[in-house]
Amino acid sequence: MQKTMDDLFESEPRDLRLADGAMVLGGFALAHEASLLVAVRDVTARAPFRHLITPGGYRMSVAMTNCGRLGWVSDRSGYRYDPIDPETRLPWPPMPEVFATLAAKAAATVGFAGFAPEACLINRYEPGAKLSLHQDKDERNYDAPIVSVSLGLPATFLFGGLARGDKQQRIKLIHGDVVVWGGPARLAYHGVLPLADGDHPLLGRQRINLTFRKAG
Ligand code: MD3
Ligand code: FE
Repeated sequence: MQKTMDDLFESEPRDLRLADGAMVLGGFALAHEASLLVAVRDVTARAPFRHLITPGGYRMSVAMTNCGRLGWVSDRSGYRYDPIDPETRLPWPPMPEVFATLAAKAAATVGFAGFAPEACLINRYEPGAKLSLHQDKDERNYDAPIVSVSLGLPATFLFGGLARGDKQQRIKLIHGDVVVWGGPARLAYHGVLPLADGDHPLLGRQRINLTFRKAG
């Protein structure tokens, strides 16, 4: 059969199973990119990006803020989920509808029905910013998945195993990709390599990552 223009220009399907419980949904967020970016602007107008200090006293290269009932924060006393933004001393901005809906839809697509995130951490990477290898262990309940949405410049994501020394896969995550991490992958070590410089048509020289969690 003759190929149509659409066939010729359609790119590879980018849905990918990284491991048991870890699914990349390539471009899943693209249909909502405009409303997601408006929502990021609304949240960050009320709870600005800031560079948190690690318990060890280092300034994180990734700038962060939150929305939803709980926000992830770090300071000299440790990591925690806090209902109050320590910068503004106000509750975090509410979770925008488009965030909650997209996260629930992505989770349901890979078999986690009824995912209702309480916390959305918004990470902003500028060229050179990175996230060292870590586990997400500050949540009380590991049954719920974590959903992450990548926007802006591409990043190289490191996905390891349950031990720090386990071999890591490198995965390129691009604008619009959504990843659902659950089940056996929930406690895997992961990180992000230093962001390469670039100029994204919508976001310029940055990458924004949304991470949706059930904290309690
Ligand atoms: C794999 N953020 O904020 S989200 C984080 O791109 C964080 O900003 C990264 O890791 C970022 O903690 C990656 C993807 C992610 C989140 C949680 C995971 C991957 C995960 C939990 C287990 C395994
Ligand atoms: Fe993490």
